Amino acid sequence: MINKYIFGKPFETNAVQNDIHESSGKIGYVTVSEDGSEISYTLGKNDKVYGLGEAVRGINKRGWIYETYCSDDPMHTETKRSLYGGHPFIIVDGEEVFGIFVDYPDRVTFDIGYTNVNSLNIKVGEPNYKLYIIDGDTPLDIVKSFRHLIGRSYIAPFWSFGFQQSRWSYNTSKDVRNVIDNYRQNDFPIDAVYLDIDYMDSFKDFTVSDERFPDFAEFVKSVKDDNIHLVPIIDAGIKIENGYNVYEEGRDNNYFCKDKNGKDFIAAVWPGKVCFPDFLNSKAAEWFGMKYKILTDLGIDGFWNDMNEPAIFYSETGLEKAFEKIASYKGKNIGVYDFFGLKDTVLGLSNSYDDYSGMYHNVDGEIICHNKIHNIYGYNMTKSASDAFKKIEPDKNILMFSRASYIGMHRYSGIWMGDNQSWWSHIKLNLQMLPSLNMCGFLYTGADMVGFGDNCTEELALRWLALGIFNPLMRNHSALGTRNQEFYRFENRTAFRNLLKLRYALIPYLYSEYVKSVENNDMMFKPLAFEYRGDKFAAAVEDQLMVGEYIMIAPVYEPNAIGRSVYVPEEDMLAVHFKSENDYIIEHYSKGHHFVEIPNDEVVIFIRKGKALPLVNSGDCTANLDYSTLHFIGNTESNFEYTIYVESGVKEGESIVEKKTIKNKYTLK
Ligand code: MIG
Repeated sequence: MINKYIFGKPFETNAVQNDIHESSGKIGYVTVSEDGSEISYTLGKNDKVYGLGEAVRGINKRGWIYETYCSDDPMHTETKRSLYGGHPFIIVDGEEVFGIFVDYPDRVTFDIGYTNVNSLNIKVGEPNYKLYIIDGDTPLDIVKSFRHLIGRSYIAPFWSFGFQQSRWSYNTSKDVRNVIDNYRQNDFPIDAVYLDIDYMDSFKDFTVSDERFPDFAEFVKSVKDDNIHLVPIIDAGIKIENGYNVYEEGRDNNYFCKDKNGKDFIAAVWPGKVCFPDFLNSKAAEWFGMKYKILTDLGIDGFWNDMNEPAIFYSETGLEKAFEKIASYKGKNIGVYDFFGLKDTVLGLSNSYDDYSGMYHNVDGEIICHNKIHNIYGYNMTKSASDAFKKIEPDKNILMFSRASYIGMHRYSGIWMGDNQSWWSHIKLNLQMLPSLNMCGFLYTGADMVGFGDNCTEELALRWLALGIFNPLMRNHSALGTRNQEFYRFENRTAFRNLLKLRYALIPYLYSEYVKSVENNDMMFKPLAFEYRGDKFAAAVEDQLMVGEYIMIAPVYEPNAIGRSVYVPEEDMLAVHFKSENDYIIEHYSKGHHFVEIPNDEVVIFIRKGKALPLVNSGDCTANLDYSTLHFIGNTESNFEYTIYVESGVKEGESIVEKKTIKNKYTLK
């Protein structure tokens, strides 16, 4: 049961797809201030709070203050309030169980026991929003109702469940070839290689450098013959350059965001000075979406949309003001506070609220300031591409994921978790964000495996990979200047090969559980708290996950570990210690806390009682997985069936997925 309340004049975000009528009754559970700007609730001592999608900290969000505000921030430390996505949905799980969705496209602050330990206090930027209060017996019921409300999640193409290698940047077609050859020669399965900003000509969207990627169409085809998809990046900002047709068309048709004087809003990002397409203007969005055709015509069938919060290094006006301020210090005897003021002036140039306040959209005739709709900018960029793909390439399901997002964008694409670091704590953050994102409909997601910023080690890479093989978006990506971390760079290649192959052996299960979760508005990754209701130990587990209906994972995320403590939440779970897809030993565990030894070249999967895990013989890419080799590792005495979901074609840009029930074809251990 969902109740909807409207405050003021909300801006239509299109988060909701299956909308309901406004309730006339009194608002349940929470207290809302008279003007609507504050929503509050008193938390019981043991109440837990879930949700918020892409955010730092644990699965239980209690004990911190968060803001839904799309932010380009590459330091995902525990004291941050927001990351790239704005996902204002939470669930209170305690004496009362209910969900709150604040459908508002700018900043919403969720103080979840931060100011006062037992107070939940939500502040909405302006009291113009829709409030949905969702009833249900359990958090999972609430998630399902919410997901029904916001519509079906995107189903990524089957090939994108394979392993993908990225780096900022592979600069030339030779570099890309070299990566592919190394993976293939080492017998490491792989399906995609990424092109970061340096494939472009001077960072101009929808161009390809002739010098570094000559005969691009031919190159795309030649790697496709090797079963490799190339996935280029698209940035939000369009370089200002006379003669660059994308810029000229945008300028001439007034498709760019404006400043307060009605001139094109100018900021600087990678290409230097840029304009930002006004994705909230339907004509501009349609125009931009069709630009992807330039690349799909060259054979490209996957994209990642970056810098679409939008990220701004500096704006012209911001820079002018900063120079004035800096000049005012010149010749003065600068005190300590002046000095810090000077420093902050420079640091504050990027992604500043002032800049966003000086940026305007033309929402089909109505002029709206950016800081009223900030969180749906990246959403609309991504939707513009998705809408276009259905027209340009109806026979293909094109991979796409975005950095910025808002609730509702999950219908059009996936997201990745942005610029994390090669830190041990970020393995755990990867794990904790998966269920939170699933609550908000984002199922095709994953973190930059092995870490984006900073230098990784072989041990970290192996441990991260042991979690990474379960991420639907399984991508190794790293930043400019960091240590190379393609898996063939490390010493123990056998271990990396085995873990990569194990991923491919698991693809039938992962893809099936993924599609099932889409169809049932379910979560592919569940906290134990959602599955084992009433078990206080399960409720407190923050570092294990249920993956689909059959298995549990408990990855190691600390250095120099010989294993870890695992809470086994039910009787007789089977722990399968995989050294490789066909070299494993099995242990039986009873319900309770156990220390499980897990060397760093091993993955342990816990299979639930009465279930069996389907595996296929791995191949070098998803196209070469032979489903006739399907077999099971079972934790059941009786006959067993599993419904496998198989992508059998594409219609109107979406995968056609068929179900096949496999019976009795398992090896009982
Ligand atoms: O300012 O394109 O999150 O994945 O490698 C950095 C370069 C811009 C940020 C993305 C990251 C990408 C990087 N980009």
